[in-house]
Amino acid sequence: MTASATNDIIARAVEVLKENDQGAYTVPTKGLYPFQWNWDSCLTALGLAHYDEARAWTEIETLFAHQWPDGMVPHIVFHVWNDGYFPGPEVWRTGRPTATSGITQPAVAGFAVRRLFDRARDKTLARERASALLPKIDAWHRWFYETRDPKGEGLVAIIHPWESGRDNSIDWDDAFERVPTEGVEPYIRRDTLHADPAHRPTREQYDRYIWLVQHFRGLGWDNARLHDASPFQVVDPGFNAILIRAAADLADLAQALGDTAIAAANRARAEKGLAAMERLWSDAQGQYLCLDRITGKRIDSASVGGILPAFAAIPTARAQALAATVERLAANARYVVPSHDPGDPRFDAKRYWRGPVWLVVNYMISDGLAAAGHNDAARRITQSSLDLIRESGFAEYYDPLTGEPLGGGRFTWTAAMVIEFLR
Ligand code: 9WN
Repeated sequence: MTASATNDIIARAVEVLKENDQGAYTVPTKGLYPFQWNWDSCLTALGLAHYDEARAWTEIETLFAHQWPDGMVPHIVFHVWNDGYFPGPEVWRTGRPTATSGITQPAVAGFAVRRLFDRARDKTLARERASALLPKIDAWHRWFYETRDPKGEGLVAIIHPWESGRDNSIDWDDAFERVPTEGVEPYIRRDTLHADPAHRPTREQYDRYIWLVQHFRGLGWDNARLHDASPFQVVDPGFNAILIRAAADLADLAQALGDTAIAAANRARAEKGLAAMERLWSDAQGQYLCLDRITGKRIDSASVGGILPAFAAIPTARAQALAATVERLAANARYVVPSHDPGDPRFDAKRYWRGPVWLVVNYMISDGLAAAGHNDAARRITQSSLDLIRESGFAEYYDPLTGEPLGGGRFTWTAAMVIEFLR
């Protein structure tokens, strides 16, 4: 790409970020998602930092200002009233001073803060802002292992598909059968007013999403009870790998800031997690698989959640196999990395997390593969991502076979990732 083409794409990406900027936080896209989302914000901060470092720190600080007393960082903060999204605060009823949801999302904050810190042009600002965030992120990590790994196995479970960030992945289909739909209060979806219903989760899946929310609400959002009381407890390799990477990064950051206790605690979490991840490896699939904690069985579903562990410091042979899996997928899909293997009959090229390509996931996988020395596979992912942007704009996700833009448009974290890919 020529320098002027690069500059033009970056300028267009910055426009998207500015358009969705609400001052102290950024919405994922106008209309479809009018609030602050957890992992969107942390990854968006990386894009913001290219033109305004102070604003980038603020993005993450705003999220952490709504951390729960027990350490959890909610997946949505409902800063303002808006009836364009379902389920809103009146469904969650978490009783927080500013309304939030009651579940969490992938823990990318530790990674994002370390990256902001390492790259900072303004080192004084970075020290000050990172030092204040450090204990808060550490408290979130502690919360994860205390409440979502009650037996101390080294791996945490999600208790709602929304926590994974990969809402309707094929990974959850079987475990989701255990979630009833009786007693779900009547509701009207809003997502299907903003995006094509064929690209979104089904009605039945929504019933189950809402049943879980009502169930947890009935337990007073008490995290000491929710894990064991949930009929849905899944150990997602991608989710765990993000947490492991974040813990390792937070350990390095703590070391640099002179906090040896936080450094040691997070180093230990990352090491234990990495060792436990081996239980999720599948030689047959050449990737990691989810584990259903209720049945104790692995879930035979080749989703991108099992490739995402490239983001953590997994053993060399595993990284090598994941790079080969990406190359294999590239032979079956025009754009990588599809959120599900196109060779699986359940693959659906346009339906959300059941096939489409997402640039945030691409960013994390390529970052990890490059760090492990798999530059060809990493470059292939970056190239696909940039081709998609050039051909289809800043979409929420893309059809891996045709490149068609899907879901919401003018999407914040997609724009942020493009700036990252081009920097
Ligand atoms: C539920 C905001 C979020 C992302 C998730 C993505 C989607 C929400 C929804 O949008 O989920 O959290 O209502 O569909 O799946 O990863 O954080 O962009």
